[in-house]
Amino acid sequence: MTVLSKSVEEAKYRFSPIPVIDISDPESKHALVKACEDFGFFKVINHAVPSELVSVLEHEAVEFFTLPTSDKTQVAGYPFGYGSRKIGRNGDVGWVEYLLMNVNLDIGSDLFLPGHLNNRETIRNAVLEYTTSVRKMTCDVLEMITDGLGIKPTNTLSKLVSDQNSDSIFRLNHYPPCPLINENIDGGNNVIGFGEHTDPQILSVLWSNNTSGLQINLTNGSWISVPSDPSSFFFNVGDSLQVLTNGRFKSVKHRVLTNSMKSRVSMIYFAGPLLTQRIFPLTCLMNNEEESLYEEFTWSEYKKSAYNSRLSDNRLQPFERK
Ligand code: GA4
Repeated sequence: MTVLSKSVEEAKYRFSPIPVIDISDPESKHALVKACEDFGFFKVINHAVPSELVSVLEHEAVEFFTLPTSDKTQVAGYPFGYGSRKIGRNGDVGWVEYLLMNVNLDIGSDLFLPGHLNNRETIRNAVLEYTTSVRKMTCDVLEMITDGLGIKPTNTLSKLVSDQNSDSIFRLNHYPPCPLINENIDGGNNVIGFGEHTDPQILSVLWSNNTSGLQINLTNGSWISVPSDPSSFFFNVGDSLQVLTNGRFKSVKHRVLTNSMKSRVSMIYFAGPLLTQRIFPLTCLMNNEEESLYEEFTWSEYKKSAYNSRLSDNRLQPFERK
């Protein structure tokens, strides 16, 4: 990056309220907790994920999305595999194509990509190396958060996503440039790439190329754009972490708008727990008088209910205590 473009990048963030967290500094633990409380969203800098892992996987993703549609649809499937326009199976659509994969560690390297994509050694290895490194960063961030919350032991949260059977999903998204203006938002000219939603998991970790489009919803209800930054990662608090903290951390509503000129490529690692994991507010985080806002559920129960919902639904509502 040139000195000029670096200072343009820095300027974008000087005027943005989005918290930027330096995870190489252990003292950032307090800023991390505050970001989870105030935004449910933050950008991470000075991470240890090698940039080659990102660029190799970005290259593989672009190669994949450039294949003829007939090749891509050979790996179409539900819930994992290639998809285009349709998101989930309850009627949601977006200006996006994607590849969804299960990246549980116990699955074995032969099975985690759908169908004949398993034969594509290069993409398989790129996904495996990338998700291994991002999973490690996610655990480090969860340990810093635990420390910042003053909970012991330090692995209280990270152990939920580090188990080899924990439910990890990986998503490659491609938002082609969209010349159509068919769905205006706030009087603007933007088309929905991926509609507003919260993520069901514990934490989600997003990387994108230099095309912006991601927006997050603030607690006052307004939407703000997240300036793209391919040298950093963006973290979302998911519904499960909101429950574990009894609502102290906010599961952030977010969406993606398309760009009329440039393609956007993003990669998201969704860190979920074991299917059998019981999810309820951690007692060590509640005051004496504090009552749980949620009924206890297992991750598998939550997933089942989430997969029957529409994208913009409040998926936690059925689990709120009356
Ligand atoms: C949102 C977060 C992840 O992208 C995802 C999505 C999943 C899908 O695309 O199949 C869901 C959505 C996400 C939540 C509600 C349901 C399921 C689409 C949808 C309408 C992979 C996930 O885990 O939940």
